[in-house]
Order: sequence, then structure tokens, then C-alpha cells
Amino acid sequence: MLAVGTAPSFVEVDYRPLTRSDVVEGQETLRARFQAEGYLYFPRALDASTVEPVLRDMLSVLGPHIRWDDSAGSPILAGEPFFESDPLWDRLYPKVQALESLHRLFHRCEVQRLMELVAGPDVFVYPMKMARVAAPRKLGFETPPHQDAFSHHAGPTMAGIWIALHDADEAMGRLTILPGSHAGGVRPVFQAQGVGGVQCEIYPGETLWHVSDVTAGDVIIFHSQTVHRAQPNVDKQRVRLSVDTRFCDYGAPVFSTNLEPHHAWRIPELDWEYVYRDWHARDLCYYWQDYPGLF
Ligand SMILES: O=C(O)CCC(=O)C(=O)O
Repeated sequence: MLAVGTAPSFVEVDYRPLTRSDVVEGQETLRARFQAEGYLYFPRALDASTVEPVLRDMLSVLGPHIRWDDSAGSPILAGEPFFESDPLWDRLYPKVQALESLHRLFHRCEVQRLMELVAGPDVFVYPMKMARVAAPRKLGFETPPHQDAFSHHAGPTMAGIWIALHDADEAMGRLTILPGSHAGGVRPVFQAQGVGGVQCEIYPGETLWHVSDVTAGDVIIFHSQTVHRAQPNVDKQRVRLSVDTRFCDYGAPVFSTNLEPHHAWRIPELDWEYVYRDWHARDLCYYWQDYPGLF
């Protein structure tokens, strides 16, 4: 049983922009920055045309509840707001999970090259891929501060990769990072409202967070122990859609629950058979089955 705690107040938080990285800086510099700050932010690492099919496919299954709005330049909410694990989300999410484009994005060469910068030349991409729907008018249900090392039972060589599918500004629930927080190990956690349902401790004085507006194709890679969270979506209508997964150096221990589709543990029809049933190419189906580092 997790202790139930109260969310820290972020009123006093001081925000600075994410430190920008570029692959041309070279692996040594980027690794040193990753070790110092616990994350790497690559603005426009991917072409907008690379992420656009994922956005389009997500919108095709999220409609009519969420649709693209040209004047807003972003997805907007058409009906009542919902968050991860609400009944409507549970009905829509299996269809999102079944999108071949969502899974395939993380196996593209240019994405793997970014992962290799921190994991080395032989990368294992976790089969569990996540899609985030940060809806407005759901204050308090945003992703609370957490470390993926806890939620994914992962060691220090696992990392997260988060990809923006469209431009998102301050009002839309941006991902924010507590720089350097990976250095102190895995923190105690308590039960919390919001995506994931678990929050880690934030220590006194940890008031400087990094955050930036993002553009379609921006990539953030973070250490498994880096504390991160989403800001509340305080817009009236606009929805932030993004995708993320985890990866590690091939052979590193991976906890068995990461081999399931995201939320398969609570949505009965959501399994790999369901996810793979309409895929055009089969090369990525069950690619993870013989992974040697399972526990
Ligand atoms: O995008 C979000 O709201 C949460 C992302 C996240 O927590 C993660 O990728 O670990």
C-alpha cells in the first residue's frame, strides 16, 4: 500500500527553458550534459512530416471527441474533458494503442540514433509505447512528478524518450523536468491523483524546473531517475497529444510488465493480438519476445 500524500504546490516554482542540445555537438558533450542535467532536449530533432502520420492516426481514432483545429493550430476538445483511465479514454485508448505508426515511430533510424547517444550502439526499445492526451479542464489530473525508474522498475541505464506531435505552448500542459534530480537515486513515492497515480517526493529547495514550448518533432530524452511531470493544461479547448517510450542498452534488465501494451493490465481486450491485428508490416510484431534481460 502506498502512502497517500498531497501534491506539492508549484506556485513558488521558478521555470527556466530546457537546455537545448544538437546531435552535431557530438556524443561526448551530449553524454556529459545528460549525466549533469539528467536530460537532453533536441528541438526539431525530427521533421514535422515524420511525426505527422502519428498525429493524424491518433486524431482519426480520437474523433469526434478530439479533432484538429486549423485556427488553433492544434487538437481541440469537442466534448467533455477526460483523462487517462476515464471510461471514454478506456474506450478510445485500445484504438490508439493499435496504431502501427505510433509503435513504428520509435524504431525509425533517426530516433534510434538519438537513443544511441545515451544507451550505446545496441539499443533495446521497450515494447510498451505510450500516447498522452492532456485535455483541458481536467486540472489536478495531469502527470504528477515521478521517476520512471520507479514506475517501470528500471535501473539507471534505462531512459525515457518523449516526442511532441504538434506545437504546444505554456497553456497546454508542457512536460517539465527537475534538472539534476537523477543524481539522488530513487525517491520515496506516495499515491497521487493524475496520470500514473503515483508521485515522488520533492525535497525543500527543489524549485527550479526546466520547461519550454515545444514544436512538432521536438524530442526530450530523460534519465530513468530524472523527476518530471506535466504542467496543468489551462487552455479552454486545446489538447496536447504526445508519445513516449523507454529504452535501454540491449541486455540490461527489463521488468516483465514493460512487455505489455500500455494499460493492458486494466483494459481487458488490450493485448498484443489486438494491437497487431491490422498492421501492414509484421517485422515489429513480437520483436521483443526473445529479449535476454527479462525479470
Ligand atoms: O507527457 C506526459 O504528460 C507525461 C510523460 C511522462 O511522464 C513520461 O514520458 O514519463
